[in-house]
Amino acid sequence: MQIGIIGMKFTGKTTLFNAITGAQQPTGQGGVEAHRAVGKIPDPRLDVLTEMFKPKRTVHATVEWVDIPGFAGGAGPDGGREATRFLELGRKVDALAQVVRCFDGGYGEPAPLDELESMALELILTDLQVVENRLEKLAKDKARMGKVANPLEPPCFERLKDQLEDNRPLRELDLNPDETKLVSGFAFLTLKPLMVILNHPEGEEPGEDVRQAAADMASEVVSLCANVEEELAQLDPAEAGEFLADLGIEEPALALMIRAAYGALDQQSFFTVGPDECRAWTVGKHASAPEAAGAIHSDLQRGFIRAEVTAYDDLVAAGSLAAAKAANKVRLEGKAYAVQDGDIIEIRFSV
Ligand SMILES: Nc1nc2c(ncn2[C@@H]2O[C@H](COP(=O)(O)OP(=O)(O)OP(=O)(O)O)[C@@H](O)[C@H]2O)c(=O)[nH]1
Ligand SMILES: [Mg+2]
Repeated sequence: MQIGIIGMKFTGKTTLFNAITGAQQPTGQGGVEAHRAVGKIPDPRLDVLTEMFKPKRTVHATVEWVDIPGFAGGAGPDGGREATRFLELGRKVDALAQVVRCFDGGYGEPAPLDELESMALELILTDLQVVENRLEKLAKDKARMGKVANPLEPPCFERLKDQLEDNRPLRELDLNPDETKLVSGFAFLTLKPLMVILNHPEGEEPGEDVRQAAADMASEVVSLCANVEEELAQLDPAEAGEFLADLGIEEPALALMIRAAYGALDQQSFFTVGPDECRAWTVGKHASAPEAAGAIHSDLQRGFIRAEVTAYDDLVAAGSLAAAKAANKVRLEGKAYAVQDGDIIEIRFSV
């Protein structure tokens, strides 16, 4: 699973990337290289389970983050659109997180509404270029061979073109299964889940107009102060806990943001527990019990017999797995079971 961080220049993307992943990339440099690193999905439930089972190790679920260089918008120095070059990197990720500058920071009066609008336009123009190239290729095929390989394709791409020319993202289109299949190989940017991160000055929340504009275009909107989050991420857990307690906050905004991104990707976590390891695993929202087994190891999926499942809240209420079992809260589930977020699962298998 990969999430690409995009945004205009100097919006705090690298600052945020460092806070999420613990990387130490230089900030304020206007670099043109992308950075990649893996970050943990913070999950307070895993802390509770660790407390309960005292395992030798605790393993979080992870996501890979790609810090994509920012651009100024409009035509670049080479006359081409700089955005297209950088956004090319966004094609390979599963979701996009756009950082919007709501702080001054010496970069001038923030213009978050303009930034939201420009980025939406850049994403649309980048996709439109791909659609137009494809339509040209199809027209050439038709001229040369008298037909196209798949007659469904030209009307489908005309439909994409109309949508983009209307200034609307492709994710708003209701694509039928044929169309979904036709477009799947093109990695369209405006089909990907989009999250907006409003990077605001410390102690100053973004205005309602900005929130509304962000909510209109994104599946998730989060506001945070990237500088504070980066400082917080560098503290050891005890210090960070104290710092948050002083502010009356339970969890850093960064943790909420990471989980929101995970949710935007339609992912959820289940847990395995025991004296050796407590671990969070990632599966899709509608995964079956054998698919969850497969996330752990392909052998467990192949030889799946059944899953012993305890809801997280039931386990916490019971206080231990043995007590949960005694209270009939440990269920036996078969192949058709749809995994729920927070399930504690033990797979029975035979290979
Ligand atoms: N005041 C303030 N400054 C910030 C905040 N976040 C980042 N900055 C500063 O803004 C500058 C740019 O931050 P970067 O993280 O490098 O921004 P970027 O989006 O990665 O920039 P490019 O990669 O060049 O597009 C740095 O000097 C940061 O210290 C913030 O929340 N508040
Ligand atoms: Mg940067």
